[in-house]
Amino acid sequence: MKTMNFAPKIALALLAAAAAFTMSGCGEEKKPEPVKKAEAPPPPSIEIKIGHVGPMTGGIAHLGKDNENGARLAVEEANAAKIKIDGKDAKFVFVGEDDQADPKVGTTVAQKLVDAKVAGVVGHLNSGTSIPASAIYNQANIPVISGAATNPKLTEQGFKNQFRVVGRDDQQGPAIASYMAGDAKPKTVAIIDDATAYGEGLANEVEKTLAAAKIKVLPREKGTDKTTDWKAILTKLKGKKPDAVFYGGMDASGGPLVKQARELGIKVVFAFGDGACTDEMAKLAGDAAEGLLCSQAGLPVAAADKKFLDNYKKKFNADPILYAPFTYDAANLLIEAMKKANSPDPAKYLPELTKIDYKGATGQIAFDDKGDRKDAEMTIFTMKAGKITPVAVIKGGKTTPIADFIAAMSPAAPAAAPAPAAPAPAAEAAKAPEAAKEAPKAEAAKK
Ligand code: ABU
Repeated sequence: MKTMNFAPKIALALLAAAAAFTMSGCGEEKKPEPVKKAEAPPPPSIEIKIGHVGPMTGGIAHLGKDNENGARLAVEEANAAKIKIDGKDAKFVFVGEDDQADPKVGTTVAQKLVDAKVAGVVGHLNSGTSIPASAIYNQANIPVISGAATNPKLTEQGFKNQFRVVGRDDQQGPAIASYMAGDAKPKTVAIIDDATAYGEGLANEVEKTLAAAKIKVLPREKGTDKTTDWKAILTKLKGKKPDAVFYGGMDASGGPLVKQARELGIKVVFAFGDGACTDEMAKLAGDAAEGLLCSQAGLPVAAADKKFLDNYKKKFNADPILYAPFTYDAANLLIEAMKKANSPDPAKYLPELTKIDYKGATGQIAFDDKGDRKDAEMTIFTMKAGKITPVAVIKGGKTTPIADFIAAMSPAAPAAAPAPAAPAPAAEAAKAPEAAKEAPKAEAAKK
């Protein structure tokens, strides 16, 4: 009799049942895994560092911050615009440094920016830091554009990578000196400077112009960029009875100077260059600042492009003080040159920067063969009701009242204010209709 062995069959059946249970996941039918699509690689990107350097601490930190804000805004707008360079998404990285307005610190942070491999630099603010730092950028062949430094030497060194978007003190000095001479008609002028490359250099230019006009200039008086007690110098000057005083220096020292002069009963006209041509003068000197004359090495802030002014206000909840529109343009010029070269490599984009012709927030910008802005304007201001108020623009040696200048910028538009006679004396400018002060803003609003 054939015996049947059922054990193997039972074992096989149990194994099959277990396998079926496992595959079905507790009785549910398992769907086949969908085939995963390969994820697209991120678009290639390129990181481009843009440096900014100026005084972020110390007495003129407000001006350094103003400059930094301008450059930062340009970089942020460039990132929002999703620019492609060499087929890659360009990610601009802002690298800010503080040079403390100190020449030694200036060279240290310049080297730091070079070591960080920035593709370009906006800065420095002071001529006294810009000039020594320029040799470091030149050695590294990194393009650098100052939006504030006005001492001629900066662009007289033969450095092909050095540019500036404001005018020079050999334009500014004659502009403010001639205006002061026409306004105050002084026979004798006292000149004080702060012993910096900027203050002393500008004072020298003013002195040359006055001397050429046969106006007597008293022996030079000197402070420093940290001086806030001017009483000894002012007491000495009072005895010499000058008809006007020019100070080459910044607002942090210029404000106390004019305040203490009025306290000592010195009533003559005080004139200043761009470093002290800010509303800060009225904050520091109060009513003593009223009627002062000053110059800036470019068009007034209020005449800058409206979109820039609006975006600046939106981002920083403040209006620009002095040269923020110029540092905004400086950063945009670097970026524009990179776009044109399709490369952030300084060796490749520097030739584009050299020949650039760019419409910026401060007007059309092109450079001469030294790296200076072609056709830079100079603006003369007077302090009126605590605000520096433009009265005239000097371009190519020609002085034009501000209202006429604004009207000429846009011939189709009616002039925003009646034109005073050129050159408008400060006293007349102070009496000019309020509309003259508002003219640049009105024009900017049309842009
Ligand atoms: N131009 C005004 C202040 C900056 C400078 O030192 O040149």
